[in-house]
Amino acid sequence: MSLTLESVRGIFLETQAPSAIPDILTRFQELNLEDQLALLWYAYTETGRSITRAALGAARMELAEGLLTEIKQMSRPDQTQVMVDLARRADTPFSRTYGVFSVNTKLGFWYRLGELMAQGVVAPIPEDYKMTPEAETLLNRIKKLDGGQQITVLRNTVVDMGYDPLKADNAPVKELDPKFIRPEPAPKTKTLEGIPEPAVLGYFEAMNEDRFETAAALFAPEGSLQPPFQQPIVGREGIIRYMREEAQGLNMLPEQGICEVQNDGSKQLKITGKVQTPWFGVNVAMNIAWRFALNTQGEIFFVAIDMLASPEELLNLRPSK
Ligand code: 45D
Repeated sequence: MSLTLESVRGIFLETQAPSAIPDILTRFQELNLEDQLALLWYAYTETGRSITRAALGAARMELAEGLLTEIKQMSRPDQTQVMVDLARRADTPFSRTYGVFSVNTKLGFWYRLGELMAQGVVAPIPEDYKMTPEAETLLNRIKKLDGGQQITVLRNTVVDMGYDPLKADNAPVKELDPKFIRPEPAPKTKTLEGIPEPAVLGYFEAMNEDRFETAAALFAPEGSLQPPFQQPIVGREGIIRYMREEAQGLNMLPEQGICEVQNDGSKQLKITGKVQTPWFGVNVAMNIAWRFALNTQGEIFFVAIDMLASPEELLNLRPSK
C-alpha cells in the first residue's frame, strides 16, 4: 500500500491536546480595530518576553526604515490611522509596502514602531483606552498561554497585517528580502535515543544550519511539510521557498521520540522538543512535536510541525491505551 497524504496526516494526533491558538486568532479577527491594536500592544508589552537585539540586527531593517521614517513625519492621528490601516488590511500605499515584506521584516518593523511608541515619538495606545469586554477576555486567555504560544499569537497577527496584492491571487511567496542572518550558530543536534533514521537526524542538522536545499532533499519528491495551523506544502520546491521565508535562524532542539515500523516497511515517528526563534533566543522555548511519516526508501513523505499546549505534552509520545 503506498502512502497518501490523507493516510498520514493524522498519525499520533490522538497523543496531543487541541491547541487554543486557532480559536484565539479567529476571535481576534472579530474585534474592532482599535481593540485589536490595543490588545496586541498589551499582549506584547505585558507578557514580558523580550526581543533580543541580535535578532534585530540580523533582520536587516533597510526595507522597514523607509516606512518608519515616513510614519515619524506624520501627525499623530495619521500615525494611528496607518496602524489601523495595517490591521484592517486596507489597500493603501503604506499597507502595500508592508504587505510584501518578509515575515522577519514585518516583525522588525513593529518592534521598532513599538520602541518609538514607548518613547512617545509615535502615537501610543491612549492611556485611558478601554477595551471592550470581548477584548479583555481574549487578552486574559492569551496571558494564560505559555511563552511560545504567546509569541505565536503575536507573530500570526502581525504577519496577517498589511495589503499584499499577490497574496490575494494565491501567488507563491516572493523572495525580495535579504536573508535573515543567524545571530549565532545553533547548538549541535544530539543523537536521539531510538531514532537512527538518517533522514530525520539529517533534517534537524540541516535546518539548524539554514541549509534548506539539503533539508528538502531528504523529502520524497511528492513529500510534504505541514507547518503549525496550516495546510501541508507539497513538493521540495515549495518546501524550500517556505523555509527560506519562515525558518531562517531557528534553533531546533529535538529531545525524545519514538519510531514505529509499519507492516509495509514505512515508518511513523513522533519527536518532541523545543524550538527557539532568533527573535527571542533562549528566552522563549516553544514546545514542539514533529510527526514524521517515512516511506520505504527512508525518505520523508510527510512531517507535521505542531505547537504543543504545554510542556507536559512533550512526554506524550504514545496513545494511552
Ligand atoms: O503598537 O521543522 C503590535 C517551521 C500592535 C519549519 C506591536 C518550523 C500594536 C519546519 C503588533 C503588538 C518553520 C514550520 C505594536 C519547524 C503595536 C520546522 C508590536 C517551526 C508595537 C520547527 C509587536 C517554527 C511586536 C516555529 C514587535 C514554530 C511583536 C517558529 C513581535 C515560530 C513579535 C516562531 C515577534 C515565532 C514574534 C516567532 C517577534 C512564533 C516572533 C515569533
